[in-house]
Amino acid sequence: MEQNFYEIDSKNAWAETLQQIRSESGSYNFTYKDARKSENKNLNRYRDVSPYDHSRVRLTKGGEDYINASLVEVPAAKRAYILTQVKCHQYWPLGNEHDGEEEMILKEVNLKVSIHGEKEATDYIIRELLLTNLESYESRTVLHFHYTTWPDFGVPESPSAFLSFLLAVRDSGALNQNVGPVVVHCSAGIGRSGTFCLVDSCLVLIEERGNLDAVNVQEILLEMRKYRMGLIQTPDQLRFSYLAIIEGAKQVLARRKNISENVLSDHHQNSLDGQHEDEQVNTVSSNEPKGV
Ligand code: PTR
Ligand code: PTR
Ligand code: PTR
Repeated sequence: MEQNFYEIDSKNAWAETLQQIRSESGSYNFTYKDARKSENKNLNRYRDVSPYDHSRVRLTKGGEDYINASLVEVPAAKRAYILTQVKCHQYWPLGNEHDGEEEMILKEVNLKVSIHGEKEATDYIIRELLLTNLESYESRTVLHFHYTTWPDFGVPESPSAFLSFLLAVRDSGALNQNVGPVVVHCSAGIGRSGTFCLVDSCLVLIEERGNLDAVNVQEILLEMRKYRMGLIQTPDQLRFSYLAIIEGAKQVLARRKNISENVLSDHHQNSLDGQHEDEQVNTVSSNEPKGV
């Protein structure tokens, strides 16, 4: 994979490579009829970014079932993400610290969102929100990871800045299989959101297979584009994805090596009482669905 990166980079062929991906995915021919219906027109931020019918997310609360959102699945990595365009209105309360309210009521769907905590890092903010259904009084915690320094059609400042965000999301358990698919959104839900999911999925596969060369980034991107159009919008976002995957792979592979060395030495120490220590490999997760 690193070889593939250097080949493209030495020829500065990122634009051609992305163009090739565009033309290959341009032949998919999936329909997006529901997005074009006149009653849904105003629900699309951009005329040219529509969710395919086969993978669109259907709402079950409120009057409409339409939202410009797609379920993007990467079965090989056991990952699923909901990608959507939600730059939109402020949908969480700002809290006292920011001279705002502690809670807000979403009347149309009868839900309350309250803010319970906030932690700020250099490039992102993590918030803990409590979502309450005002009909049933059921509630759930939603973790909100907000990357604050990534402009439309741009890339994060560095792969390591992005990777520390990705690791924070991963460590929370929000991407694990036992919780509902994470919601990932930006302005159109394709450029930046696509970059996030591509890097994450490739890193899962690299970690699992133990080898940087075990993934073909372009093939995975083409597979993901079967669920939502336009993922990765600029040559630089494609280049950045490769860089983040290469740097992230070094971290995950080193972690994997440490874990297996620890397992081996613990196993050796514990061999008399027959205990296995491979539980260490799991990350902590909770049962709550969470959002990015
Ligand atoms: N062509 C876009 C549109 O009119 O939908 C331009 C645009 C993009 C306008 C984003 C507003 C946008 O969102 P916000 O007001 O949240 O920045
Ligand atoms: N037609 C819009 C445009 O080109 O401005 C669509 C668009 C907007 C596409 C933003 C991608 C965008 O970036 P992101 O998906 O990262 O919000
Ligand atoms: N900003 C884009 C445009 O207006 O052309 C929006 C867009 C959406 C572009 C999808 C391309 C898309 O698909 P692809 O990346 O496969 O060409």
